[in-house]
Amino acid sequence: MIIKRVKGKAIKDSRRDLTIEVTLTTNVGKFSASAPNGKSKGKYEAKSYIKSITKDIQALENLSDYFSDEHLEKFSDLRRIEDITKGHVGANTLFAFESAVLKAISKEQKKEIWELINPNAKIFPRFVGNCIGGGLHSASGKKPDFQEFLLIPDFRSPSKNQKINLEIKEKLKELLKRKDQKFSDKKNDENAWMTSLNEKEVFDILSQLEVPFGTDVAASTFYKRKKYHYKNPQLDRRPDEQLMYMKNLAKNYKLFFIEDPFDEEDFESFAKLLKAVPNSLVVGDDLTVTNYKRIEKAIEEKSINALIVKPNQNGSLVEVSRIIELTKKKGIKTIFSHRSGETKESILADLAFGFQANFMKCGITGPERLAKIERLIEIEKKLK
Ligand code: 2PG
Ligand code: MG
Repeated sequence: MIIKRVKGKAIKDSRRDLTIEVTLTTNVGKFSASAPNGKSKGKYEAKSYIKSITKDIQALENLSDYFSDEHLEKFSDLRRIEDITKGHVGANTLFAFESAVLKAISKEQKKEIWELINPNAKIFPRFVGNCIGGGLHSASGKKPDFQEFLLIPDFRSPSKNQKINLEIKEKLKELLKRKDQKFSDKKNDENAWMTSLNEKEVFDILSQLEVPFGTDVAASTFYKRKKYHYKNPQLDRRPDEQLMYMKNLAKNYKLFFIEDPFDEEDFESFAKLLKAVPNSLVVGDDLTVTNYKRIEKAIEEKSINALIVKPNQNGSLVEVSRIIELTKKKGIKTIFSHRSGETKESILADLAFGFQANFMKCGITGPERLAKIERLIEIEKKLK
């Protein structure tokens, strides 16, 4: 595949913030891909753009001639793109560019995108579906301090799992209405229900349902001056108290999945929690930010047994593939994840399936979330 022209454009994500879309004109047609935007961003994430979207777009266009010298035909050829763009564009731009390249190669090679990564992929990732939200992703007012409450049905079939998530999300509307006088069926940034209940009241409701569930605490977002500042109810917890609280929640509610329960610097508390609840998934996101070195450290210090992979936290899909190799070697489960500000880009599903991730976290409803869910279901149908 040969790139003839590269064009970038600023488009709006689901939150109406600007993000980047890259369009390639190639010998086999035109291909576009876009990148998402996070709100609860890890401090150590790669920069989305070097200076701004506009400057990244300009940089891509300036480099156009160099790309046209390359003949790209397989996943590992992305490295050549990375050599050319290094230092000129940020992680969002690189991710959108590489995604568009994969689409073009897949067309030329008459293969699915996931096949370029692993033609023998077979097992489908389970959905991790955000059903109720709080924290930075929900409007101001009384709300849970934890950012996400996640349903994780355990069938191997994506269509079955999505059906369960949809049914439960509807049921939750009724259950929330009964408990939460302020409930108004409004949804948050990721299309999850908003509520004025706190995390314990939400867990009480989720425990009545027969489905594994978990939470993304996104604890860094309310950790300041050595304390976790809760608002609902208002109280502060020191790190040791936060550890005790998380242990109790994990045990009492049988939490299957616990993401970022502590501040992004606190590898040690993660390790203490994992030791106490080895059968739960203790998941790094802001802690690890899809960064090889931080992931190595988290694995070495036994801080996590599961890892969020957000391709746009890093930008390089070659690096993502190195990370996946490491997690497989070390027995760490992987979760490919959307961002809170999303586009209708569906490539996340191909990446999750191609890399044989254990889970895909991408919400339950809303067009941007459904694009990814439906793509995974489409792969399932084509393989039957
Ligand atoms: C997270 C993500 C996605 P954001 O914290 O896991 O749910 O949020 O994209 O805002 O970083
Ligand atoms: Mg997170």
